[in-house]
Amino acid sequence: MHVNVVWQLRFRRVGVIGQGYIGLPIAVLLANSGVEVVGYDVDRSLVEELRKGITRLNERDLKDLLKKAISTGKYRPSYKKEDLMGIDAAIIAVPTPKFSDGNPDLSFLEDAIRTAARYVGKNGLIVVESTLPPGSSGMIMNWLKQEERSDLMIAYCPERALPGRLIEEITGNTRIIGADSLEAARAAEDLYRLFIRGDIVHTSFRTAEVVKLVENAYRDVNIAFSNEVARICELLGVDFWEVMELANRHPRVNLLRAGLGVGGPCLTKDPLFLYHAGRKLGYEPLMIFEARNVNDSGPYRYARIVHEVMDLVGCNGRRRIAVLGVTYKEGVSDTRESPSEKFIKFFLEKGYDVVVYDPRSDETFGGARAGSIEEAISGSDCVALLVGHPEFRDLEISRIRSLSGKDNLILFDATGILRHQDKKGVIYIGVGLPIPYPAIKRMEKIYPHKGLSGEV
Ligand code: SAJ
Repeated sequence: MHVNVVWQLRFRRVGVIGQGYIGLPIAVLLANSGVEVVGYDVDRSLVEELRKGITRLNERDLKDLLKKAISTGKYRPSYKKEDLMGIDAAIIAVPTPKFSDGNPDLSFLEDAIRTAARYVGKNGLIVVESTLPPGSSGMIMNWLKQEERSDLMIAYCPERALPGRLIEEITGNTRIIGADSLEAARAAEDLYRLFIRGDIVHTSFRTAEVVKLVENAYRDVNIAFSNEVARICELLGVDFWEVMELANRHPRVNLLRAGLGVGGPCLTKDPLFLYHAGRKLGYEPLMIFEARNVNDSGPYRYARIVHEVMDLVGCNGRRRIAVLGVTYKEGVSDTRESPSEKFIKFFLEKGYDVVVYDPRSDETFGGARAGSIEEAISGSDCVALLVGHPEFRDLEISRIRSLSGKDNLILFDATGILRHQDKKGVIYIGVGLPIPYPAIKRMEKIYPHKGLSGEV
């Protein structure tokens, strides 16, 4: 208790720059620990919503934490930089997107660091949560020098919380603090101890940069492995899901789930930052690059298979496909870099009527939005279940078929959810399941995956 008081004296007022997926939860957690927090974001409408206690993020406990932080007056969202005046520390949580060649776009980061440099008090602290390419500390120091703020301490605490479980993971996960001075490392630990209970491990700034990228590249490569195995199983006539279950009973094997592809803002870019880091130093990281290719090519691969089956079955006239799920993964409302987008665009380009339903998002990626699952399925020649939302867990093939009103309904399942049900009356195609038509198997030779975009 006594120690806590000392911490609060040291960090009386903190600015959190960027009020998105990571910045907002951190800001409200910090505010609820008793610190005065300015939550700065350039998006004025977002700030206005936050002031009313409204969040766009569907994360457990976040709404309550936000309401509490607003009601105590400790959390102040703002789109005005001047409101950051008098802060003792700044936490930077802005996006670091990728350019089309996979290199990082650091413009938001630079703007945030320069903003922090103008408002953090003397000898204060800047902590970066945003993903950084290796070697960023020198660049950040240089910006601080240009702003005549070489007095500031700088630390890197890369975020590693899983969307869908943000609060739980931000507070509970082990945190890596990368800093090149003991003083900065200790100051960052003092600040983070105010709102996290997980372990804190110290390392150099550069090691922390690499650790963050490795974590997401590791996951991407592992998912790519499963996706590749799933495709081999499809051709061999073997059920990937059973292979996964059985292989995972080996004490040292842990296959991840195969699927339509890999989406979200992190796994689609962080492996490429690591890839480019190696490349710049003269090493070509083949596996990381190919994993991206495998995962990126999924939506095209499966869209093509579905389309070919439609041709083989002889589906004439204007075709209608119902797409169930557009978010980048199950249980979230986030559609950034969703594999569903490429899948939908494929069918739109082929002239299909695409009707989209997702209980968690209004996004349609150019398709027509259905207000209910019944409306989406009714009259469709094909139903494509792309995301395994909890709301879709009770779907029954027999009901889907009768809702469609079609005798030869094509049912594509990217999730594996429906695979144990009776497939009577439908042509069932699933990721990781035997492809029913020899003609389609031959397509593999004609269309190997290639190219970073997954385009074939
Ligand atoms: N996916 C699969 N198979 C699986 C698991 C996931 O295909 O077995 C797909 C999902 O459907 C989704 C994509 O991978 O399209 C990414 O989902 P995810 O749940 O693996 O991860 P993200 O992107 O939501 O969050 C990741 C996490 N990183 C790791 O687990 C190493 C999270 O801890 C990071 O904080 C986050 O990236 C980030 O912001 O960097």
